Amino acid sequence: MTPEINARRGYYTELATQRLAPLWESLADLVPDAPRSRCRPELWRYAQLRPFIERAGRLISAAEAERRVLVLENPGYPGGHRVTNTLYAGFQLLLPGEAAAPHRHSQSAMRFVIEGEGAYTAVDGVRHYMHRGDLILTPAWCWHDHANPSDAPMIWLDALDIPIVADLAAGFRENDDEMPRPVEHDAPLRSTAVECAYPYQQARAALESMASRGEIDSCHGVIRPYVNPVNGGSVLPTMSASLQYFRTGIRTQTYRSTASTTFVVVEGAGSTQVGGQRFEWAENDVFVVPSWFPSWHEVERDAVLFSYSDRALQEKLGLWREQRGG
Ligand code: GTQ
Repeated sequence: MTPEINARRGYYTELATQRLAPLWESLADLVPDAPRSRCRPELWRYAQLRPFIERAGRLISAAEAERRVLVLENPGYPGGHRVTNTLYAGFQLLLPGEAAAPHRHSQSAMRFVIEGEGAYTAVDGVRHYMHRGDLILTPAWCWHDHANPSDAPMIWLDALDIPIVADLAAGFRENDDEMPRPVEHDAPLRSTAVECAYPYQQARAALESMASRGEIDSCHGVIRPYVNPVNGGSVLPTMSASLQYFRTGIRTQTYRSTASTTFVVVEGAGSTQVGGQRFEWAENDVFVVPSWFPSWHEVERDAVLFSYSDRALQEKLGLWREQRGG
């Protein structure tokens, strides 16, 4: 070691005692040339995960759990309860006759329905009955509870902005033991009133009519963002969501964006190449494409993918970027 390096080492150790650090040792990490994230590409196969959901149903009641959810853990954040660097995903199970008590919080949520039919989420006292592929919103600070009056287990994917709200240290929650919750309109934190349910049948039909008109994107196939009907913007302030359709045999062009994205396979089968890995997916599988990782899809059997990301938030901050091809 040269005397200079040695002197610096000692200096750094002393700096730390003053709660100071030399920027020049970490400038490239702090201000990188291009996005760097701990978020890793990952795939969760539903067939593999489904028995664990079933076991949760035998080990704990919905009442005891409050929310009986298996959280998807991105391997870049062990124990972090993050599916990506910014967002959360979990499979929630409600057995026949069960209910999950009302609460509200500053985190925004979406439910994407995976299995079952006839359970509901009540948002500010309005019941939204679930069918496979439906998207149901719970905007920030809206009261919500879930119940399953049907005779089959109900499973849906919870998508929340929990990590964003945690990083901002801006989270609040209130519980209410009364059920159901009456409609009320005075919550100061609530986001603009939005349509809360997007039935799958309608979304699917819209994709089909786009396909028949030949509206096919080389990177995304036939794609339709879910929008807030009041202002045409994203469904929630922090999260964007889309549904896309690909014909058998399609191989999309390479694409990347700064929005780390979580995909749910609604129909069909295929594979996605991301960061040197190839994920082969089928119905109800979930996979992650992190920020700025190039990816493309190859479709084996007519496929529909639901996806959600932090694009809405990034656009508000002027940060969102994409690159097509390459
Ligand atoms: O259903 O309200 O997966 O509050 C995580 C937090 C679900 C819910 C989650 C929640 C909920």
